[in-house]
Amino acid sequence: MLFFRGENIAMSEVIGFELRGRLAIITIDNPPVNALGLEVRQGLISQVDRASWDEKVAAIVLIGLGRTFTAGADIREFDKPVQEPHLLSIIDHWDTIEKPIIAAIHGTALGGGLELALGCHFRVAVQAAMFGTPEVKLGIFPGAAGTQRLPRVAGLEHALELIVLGEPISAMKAFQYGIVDQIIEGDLLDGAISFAEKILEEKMPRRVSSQPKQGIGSPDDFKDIIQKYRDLASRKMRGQDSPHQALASVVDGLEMPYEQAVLKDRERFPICKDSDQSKALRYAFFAEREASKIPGVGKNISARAITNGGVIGLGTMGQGIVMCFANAGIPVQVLESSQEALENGIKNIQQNYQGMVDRGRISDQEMVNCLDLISTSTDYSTVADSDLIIEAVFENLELKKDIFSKLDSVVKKGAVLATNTSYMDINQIASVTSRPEDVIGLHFFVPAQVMKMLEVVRTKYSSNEAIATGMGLAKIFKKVGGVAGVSHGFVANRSRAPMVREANFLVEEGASPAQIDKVLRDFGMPMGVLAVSDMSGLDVSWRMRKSLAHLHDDEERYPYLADRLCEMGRLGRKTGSGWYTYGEGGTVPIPDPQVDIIAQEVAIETGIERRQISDSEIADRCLFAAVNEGAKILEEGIAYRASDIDIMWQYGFGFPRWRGGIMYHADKTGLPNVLQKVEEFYSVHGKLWKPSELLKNLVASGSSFTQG
Ligand code: T1G
Ligand code: NAD
Repeated sequence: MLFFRGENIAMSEVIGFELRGRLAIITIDNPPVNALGLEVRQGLISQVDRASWDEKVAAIVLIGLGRTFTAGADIREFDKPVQEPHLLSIIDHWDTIEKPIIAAIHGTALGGGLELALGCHFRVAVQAAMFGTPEVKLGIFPGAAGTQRLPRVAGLEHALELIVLGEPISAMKAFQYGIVDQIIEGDLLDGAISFAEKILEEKMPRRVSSQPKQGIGSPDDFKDIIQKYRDLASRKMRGQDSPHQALASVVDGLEMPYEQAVLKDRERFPICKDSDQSKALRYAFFAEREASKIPGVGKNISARAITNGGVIGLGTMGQGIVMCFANAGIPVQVLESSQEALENGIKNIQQNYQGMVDRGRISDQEMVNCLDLISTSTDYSTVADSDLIIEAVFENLELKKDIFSKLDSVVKKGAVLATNTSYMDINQIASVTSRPEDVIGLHFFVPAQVMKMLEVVRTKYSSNEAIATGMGLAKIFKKVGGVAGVSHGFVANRSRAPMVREANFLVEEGASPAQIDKVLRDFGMPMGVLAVSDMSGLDVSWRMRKSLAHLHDDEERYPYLADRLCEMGRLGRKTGSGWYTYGEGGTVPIPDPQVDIIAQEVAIETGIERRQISDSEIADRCLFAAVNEGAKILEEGIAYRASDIDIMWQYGFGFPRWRGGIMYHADKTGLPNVLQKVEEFYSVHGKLWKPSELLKNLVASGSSFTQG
């Protein structure tokens, strides 16, 4: 590696150099997030070397311009050949620089950003800064010695917490962990300069984070901690390799010297980076950001301010939505049809918060603050001044229309009126108001205060501002927003429904619910599809089938067994049995031989031939039914991008992120293979499997859903 001498300085567009007294101030200026791309790495080497050779410089302060210190390596470079200088070479080189280097951190020091900070000899930060090594979420691990340096700086347990789980921590916590030397109040650069002067005056020795060079302990000494994080990784990121690779890298550093462990990491890293899982996770990273780019809603369209919210209906969903407002610190007015319903709903919310306090997730005071933000009433005039109102009453079109016309007559102009309906036609709901442009769908997933997805439904009337406000609300609620058009079930539920349908049919044909669910869990889904149906209640779809019976096409296969279970009072968990049995108040699905007997009866009555069904047929039918529907959704313009469907599956249904998403998975499988299966099932099972035109066209043109 060639480092620059003082007299031979390459200028850098992205790295600034300024002399202030005896300090060199080196700035990273690579918007939007100061990612450590090639140019930044080259600039860092040349400018820090320049400072190290300049006799006027006694110490170096490294700071990020704009919104952040640095968000780490440039993820877009991962698909290109690696170009020197590698971040690791820079960091290792800084160990040998005699002048103290101080990292001054605001915004985020993530991944390579934190590793860069660890390569500095001291770190100061503003209180709002965040620190972390999110690499495992990209299918990799901290590849610039973070797995070796962080344990030396923060201790093994804290390092494993960051490296294996990938969640960021606050500056305060980083200070407690020894990652940050001082929290700066007021201006960061001024604070960092004072800190640098202090260490020069006190002749404080530089702290080199690769020290001690020998391994830092025997894995046996840390057996329990290592096992704890291995178990946590297996539970929280089931099926994902990267947390285990990250853990293995840290463990290597216990037993071998720094240089050797780092060499081993250099072999391990490209294997992780080039794995299918990492590619899928990187796809998911960008897909999530792409979802916020909405046609017609450019930077010139602002979201309306939401200083107070309203919720109509305090049932299962209303309670969760009210908690979302309260958790975000936004006062919320709740409206119900009776005092009793209000009291019941508030009691559940209180219990929910109390549970969070008991688990140490929030403090007593935070619970009180949240509850104080919630007001209740049965009088519509109380929501007159709300900026955004979300209706979450029973799934009944006439009721919803009635509520929207009442809202229209009392609520101030400019408020956004939203419905949380799962299936109703929001165009019809909007059209009963005098301001259909302000009406949108805000489809939350159950439990609303937990699930990260928010599907924002754009009707044919919705204004761009109303959509921007819905997407803005997703951010305020710390959720991921994605836009859908009006269609039965919009994007998320509509694309998932065929998976449920096929699971139901497969039981009629001879598979057991446990077999089907195991196949899907083994694929990576958090729960089997039939166990989820039992949890939600089988009566929800039963009621819908009955209400839409007049539209049923006799050429389409009908789920008789699902109806039969409901007719027998087997509505799922709440009645103690459904596709499984639960025992009194139980939540664990227990296989029930009775279901097999009922399925045999239904099969005889409806002329279905029962047979042994292979796991691969179960996977193909459940997954490709959803893919085919996803393709129809795209073809009809109900979703803008295949990646939006993927994001909804990840954050709405827990689809394994390391598989990218249902549409990405189809691409990986190869669309010709998918189409072949869809056509085969079409010929056997009929109309419901009619292949999507888009799918056929993509196969014909050799393209894919997600790569264009
Ligand atoms: N590389 C490339 N682009 C990035 C990026 C990155 N690291 N981080 C963000 N962007 C883009 C993003 O796609 C978006 O682009 C824009 O910046 C704003 O991002 C060696 C190998 C920092 C918390 O995983 O978590 O270091 O859509 O919308 O909500 O061991 O971005 O506008 O075109 O998300 O304010 C590890 C990833 C890398 C951090 C800011 N680092 N970034 O959130 O803005 S691997 C990460 C984030 C690594 C080392 C290893 C977030 C953020 P566009 P945004 P935000
Ligand atoms: P729920 O039956 O638990 O609650 C509905 C609430 O609305 C009840 O508390 C009821 O008293 C109240 N209500 C009825 N009429 C009212 C009126 N005129 N004024 C005020 N309040 C009234 O239902 P839920 O599961 O919370 O579903 C609510 C909506 O959310 C439905 O449209 C549903 O499709 C949708 N949704 C449900 C889920 C889910 O999984 N439960 C998920 C996403 C969306």
